[in-house]
Amino acid sequence: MVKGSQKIVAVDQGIPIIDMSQERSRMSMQIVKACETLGFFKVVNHGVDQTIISRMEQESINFFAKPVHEKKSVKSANQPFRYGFRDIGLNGDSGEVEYLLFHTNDPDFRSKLSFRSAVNCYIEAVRQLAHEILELTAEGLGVPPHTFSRLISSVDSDSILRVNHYPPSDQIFGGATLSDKSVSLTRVGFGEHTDPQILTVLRSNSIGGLQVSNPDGMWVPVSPDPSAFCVNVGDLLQVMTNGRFISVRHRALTSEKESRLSTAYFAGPPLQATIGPLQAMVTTINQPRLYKTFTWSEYKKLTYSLRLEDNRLHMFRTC
Ligand code: GA4
Repeated sequence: MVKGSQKIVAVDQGIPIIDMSQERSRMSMQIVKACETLGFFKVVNHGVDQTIISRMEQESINFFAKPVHEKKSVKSANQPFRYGFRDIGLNGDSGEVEYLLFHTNDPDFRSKLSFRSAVNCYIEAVRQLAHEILELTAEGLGVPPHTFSRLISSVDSDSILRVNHYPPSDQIFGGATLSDKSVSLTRVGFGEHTDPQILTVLRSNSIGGLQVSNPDGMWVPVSPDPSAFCVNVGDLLQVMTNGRFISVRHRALTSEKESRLSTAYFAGPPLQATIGPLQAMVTTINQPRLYKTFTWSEYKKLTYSLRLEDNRLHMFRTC
C-alpha cells in the first residue's frame, strides 16, 4: 500500500502545459520557468506523429499480454536491460509493475523484440523531441543552443527506453473480493525517485497514476493525457544548471480497475561525458558552484549501487 504521510494536492495543480506550436522565444522562457519551479511539465502540439505513438502502444499491449515464459525470453547480456517483473534495480526495490528496459542503441536487444520496427520509429521521434526541448532550454538560459542537446545526439549517447505496464490493483489481489469497501486498492507501481539522466520524455495511456512532488513536498497527481508528453528534469540537468533546475521526485501508483501503460525515454550522455555546473551558471557571490565534476559513468555506477529512493546528488555536492 502507499506509505508515508506526504499529502496529496489537487490534480495538475501547478503543472505547466507548454504548447509547442507557439513562438520559439515564448516556449523557451516557459520551459526554463517550468524546470526551475517544478522540474516537470507537459508538452502539447509536439509534432510527434500519432501513428508512431499508437503503433508503439498497441505493440506494447500485445507484448504484455503474452505468456510469462515468452516475455522472460526477451533478455540482454547486460543485466538491468531486459524484461522485468516487480524487481526494480539491483538492490531489492520492487513495485507492482512489469517492464521492458533497454539501451536505445543496443541493436542486439532490439533485434529480439517482435515489435522492433515500432520501437525504432518511436525512439527516433522522442529523441528528436528531447533534442528540441533541450535546444529550447539552452536558448531560454542564454547558453549556446547545443549545450545540452549535443550530449544526447552523439552516437554513443547512453539513452534508455522503458515500457512499463502497471496491472490494475484488483488483479494484483488475484480478483479476491474485499468486503471492506473503504480499503483502497491503490498500490505503488514504481516508488518515488528522481531520474539520473539529463531529461525524460514520457507518454502514458489514458489511465492516471503518475505523481510528482512539488516544492512544498506534496504529491501532485498528473492527469493522464495520451496526446501529450510529460517531460522531467533529470539529475544531470540539475547539476549542469548548478541547482537552478529541479530534478523532480516522482512515483507511479496503480489504478484500481485498469491497466496503465507508460513509455519513458531517458535521454543520457555518452558514458565518458564530463558533467558539472556550466560556467555560465556559476558566480562566486550569488551562485557558488554546488556540484563537483564527474563522468556519467561514475554517476551511473553510483546510481546502481543505491536504492531507488536514495538521493545520489548530495554525494557530489561541493559542500
Ligand atoms: C530510474 C529511472 C529509469 O527508470 C532507470 C531506473 C533504474 C532501473 O530500473 O534499472 C534504477 C532507477 C532508475 C534509479 C536507481 C537505481 C537504477 C533502479 C534503481 C534502483 C532505468 C534509471 O536509469 O534509473
